[in-house]
Amino acid sequence: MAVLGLKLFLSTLCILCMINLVACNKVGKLQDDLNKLKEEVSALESTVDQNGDELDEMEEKCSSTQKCCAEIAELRKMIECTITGRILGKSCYLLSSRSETWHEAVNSCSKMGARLVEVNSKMVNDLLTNIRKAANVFDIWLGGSDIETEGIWKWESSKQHFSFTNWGNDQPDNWYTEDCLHNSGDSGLWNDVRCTTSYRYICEFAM
Ligand SMILES: [Ca+2]
Ligand SMILES: [Ca+2]
Repeated sequence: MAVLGLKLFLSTLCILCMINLVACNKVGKLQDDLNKLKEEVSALESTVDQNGDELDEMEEKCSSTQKCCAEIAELRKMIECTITGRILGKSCYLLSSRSETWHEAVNSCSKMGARLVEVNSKMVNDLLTNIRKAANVFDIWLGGSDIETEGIWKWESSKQHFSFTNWGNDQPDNWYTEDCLHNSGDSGLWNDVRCTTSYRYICEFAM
């Protein structure tokens, strides 16, 4: 009886050992799988970091190229002004080829590295009038407005108040809300008109 009990005990012990061995093997395999996964995650993280660095580098190059392209475009316009525009003092004046609203004209000149023209003397106003008339254009935008405060006229780029004016009779009259300045007619008289009107314009480049 005692022998039978001992055999039973040993058999049970053996089965438990085998179960334990199988479990140990499974744990070992899981540990291996986990280590492999960790290695793969680490490799992926490294790839993401590398790609991130490459993206940063590409973004930097792109930004630098765009800046360079913008500078070349500005330079090209400046050269165009010196060839086809008119130079007076330290400014070069270039008549636009198309008509735009006053705000569009301000932006277009700015994109060229210039400003919508500012007029501080009769000499400049006469020059602009001549440029306009030579191109058979009746109206051109100038870079002044009283958008900010009604009746207070300032140049858009320099923010300076007018030191010279050439207003036509009874102008500016703010007729139905006119806030933007243009030069027109044989004498290059000034008038205020609605800013949404489309006129050609003159960009002023600093030389
Ligand atoms: Ca006004
Ligand atoms: Ca008016």
